Amino acid sequence: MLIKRPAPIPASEITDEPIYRERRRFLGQFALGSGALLLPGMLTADERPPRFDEVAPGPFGTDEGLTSYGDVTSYNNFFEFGTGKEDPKRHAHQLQTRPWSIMVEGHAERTGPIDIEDILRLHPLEERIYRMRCVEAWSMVIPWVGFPLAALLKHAQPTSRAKYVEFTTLHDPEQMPGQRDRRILPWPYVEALRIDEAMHPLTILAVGLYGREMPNQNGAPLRLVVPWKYGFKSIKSIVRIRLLDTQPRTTWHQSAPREYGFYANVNPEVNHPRWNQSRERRIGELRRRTTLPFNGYAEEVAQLYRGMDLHKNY
Ligand SMILES: Nc1nc2c(c(=O)[nH]1)N[C@H]1C(S)=C(S)[C@@H](COP(=O)(O)O)O[C@H]1N2
Ligand SMILES: [Mo]
Repeated sequence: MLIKRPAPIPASEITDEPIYRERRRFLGQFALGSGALLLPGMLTADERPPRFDEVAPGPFGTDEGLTSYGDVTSYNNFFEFGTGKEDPKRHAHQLQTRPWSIMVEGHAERTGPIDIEDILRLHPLEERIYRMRCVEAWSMVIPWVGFPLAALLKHAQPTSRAKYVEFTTLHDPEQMPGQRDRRILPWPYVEALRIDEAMHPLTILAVGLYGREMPNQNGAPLRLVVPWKYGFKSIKSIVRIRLLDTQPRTTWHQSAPREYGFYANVNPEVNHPRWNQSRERRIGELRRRTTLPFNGYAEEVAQLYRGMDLHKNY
């Protein structure tokens, strides 16, 4: 299909945030209910491949400054391509992101493979400007392009036995050199959410950022974004989604249970053995910021965790 490859973007275009935001606002005014810009004589939203530069602003935005496109795409954690922050950008071009499909398994009425092009037709794409807080005490603000994970789950029709949703990254050491070294992590990378977290309107599957197709180093063609949890929950390059009745073993929790909880909600009260979580370094800024409970999304999600002790690591 005819979507733009992530062409090198001139610095003038990517660092001028006020212009980027103004363009977003302009597009937003013309957005239809479907979320896409439509002019007379054009194909309807259903017939056209999504043009990521026509994506309408979605809910939960923030006025905080965007992290530059350069930083978002060159300072990454994607251990399948190495453990250095610049390794993913250097190596992820090896990843073939088409054709691509996700296998849906487990407690759902509609299981089986679903192609990325069909996934993209499930729901209009939206721009979601979210904070992203890594457990390593740095953070960014990223304008994602995506759609609610709930749209894909509703398509799959989970049964009443589905209590958790598990996600798995592609396992292919030929394309992902980091996977040749099992001392890094037990591959493939697995993450999971409770079903109510997965259905929450803040939780998205992202297929792009800054109005462009997702760069490989950020988890192309499709990755999870759960903005109130530490970044490691937001698993990249997903090939399998399973609906389960028990809590699955997730990669980081399994590797170091005392360091990484299953829930891993951003919590300034609970420090990691190596990182103080009360403050964070916003990439591109000089002064450190105070870290907020649930990464600033407490109003939206705190009710999911009633009864949990906020001074403990879950
Ligand atoms: N498959 C996979 N997903 C992953 C990771 C990874 O190493 N492998 N790193 C996680 C971590 S620790 C963070 S902070 C975010 C980083 O996302 P970004 O590079 O797009 O900012 O991706 C998460 N998703
Ligand atoms: Mo992270």
